[in-house]
Amino acid sequence: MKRITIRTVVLVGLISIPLSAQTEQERKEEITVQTSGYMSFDFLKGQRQSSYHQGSAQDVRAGVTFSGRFAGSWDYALEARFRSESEFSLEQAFLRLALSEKIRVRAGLFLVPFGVYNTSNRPYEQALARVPLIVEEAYPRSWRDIGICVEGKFSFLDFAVYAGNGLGEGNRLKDGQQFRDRNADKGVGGRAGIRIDAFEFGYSLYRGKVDDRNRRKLILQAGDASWKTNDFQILAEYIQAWLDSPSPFGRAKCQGYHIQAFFPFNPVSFAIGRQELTYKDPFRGPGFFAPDVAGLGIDESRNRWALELLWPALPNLLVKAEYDFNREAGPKRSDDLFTAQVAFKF
Ligand SMILES: [Ca+2]
Repeated sequence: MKRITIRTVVLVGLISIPLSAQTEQERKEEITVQTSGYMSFDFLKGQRQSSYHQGSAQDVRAGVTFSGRFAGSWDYALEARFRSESEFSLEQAFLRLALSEKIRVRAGLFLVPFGVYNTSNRPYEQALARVPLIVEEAYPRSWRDIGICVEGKFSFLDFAVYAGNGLGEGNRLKDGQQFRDRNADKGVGGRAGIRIDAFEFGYSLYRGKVDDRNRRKLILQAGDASWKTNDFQILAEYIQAWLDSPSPFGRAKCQGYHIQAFFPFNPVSFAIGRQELTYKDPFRGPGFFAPDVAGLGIDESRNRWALELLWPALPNLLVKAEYDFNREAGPKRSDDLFTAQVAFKF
């Protein structure tokens, strides 16, 4: 990590300031810049009926973050990210004010504090190389919003509540990311977590209306639990999404869980994960055109066992090899997937 200190130029003109006061003034006006970043890429090879049956090196991801303090109790962060080989976007850009040691307010663009995955989704922050099924479907990948977020940290309680533009409507729930509000309704949500020794339990909620006419309500809920010791880490999360559809179509429901256990062996660590997802939406899916052209609908039930080896080749370089046993309702498909991922951070 590189640390650069920039002092803003303070024009004092001809006014004479005592030396001690000037030093104090300079200290307050000091802007600090810390840079950090990461990159990763995957090699995917799937079974016969997988979309990766030929083998493909892809998913080049890279991000860079500038963060630091810019005045008194204010700090900032700016994170830019290459999402794929051709798409570049802002991940976060916010100003934050510390109201006290325990409460901070952020304004700008930020990762939505929902569940345990969304705010820590960079490749070096996650044990498994692939995104869990329910996380992939229930909300957009790296779900961001523009608005205000209040975060608090007390002895055993963490919380974050926020209000922003909210999610929009697409073929699937994961297509709901928007950066300009399409309606008057504002999305609100947050997560509260309690920590007791090595255990943590959290509950997350989001609600907002997705359509231009403020009629279709989306409610997302998640419960998470983790147990971390020096010998293992277990993490589990259940997520549920309900989205209104116009009459006579029934409400869309998407629910599922992911649970994973991580064992930090030397030199190669091991992770195992189990994931289940059911997704039913009689109104949207392929062919849906907002607001009122119905699609073919969605009716899916999928599950996965994931086995993975992780090798920290260098202190800041992680190599992962994951094998996913993918199963779904209906005729059997051969679409197990092998993923090798190299993740680097600086
Ligand atoms: Ca809205």
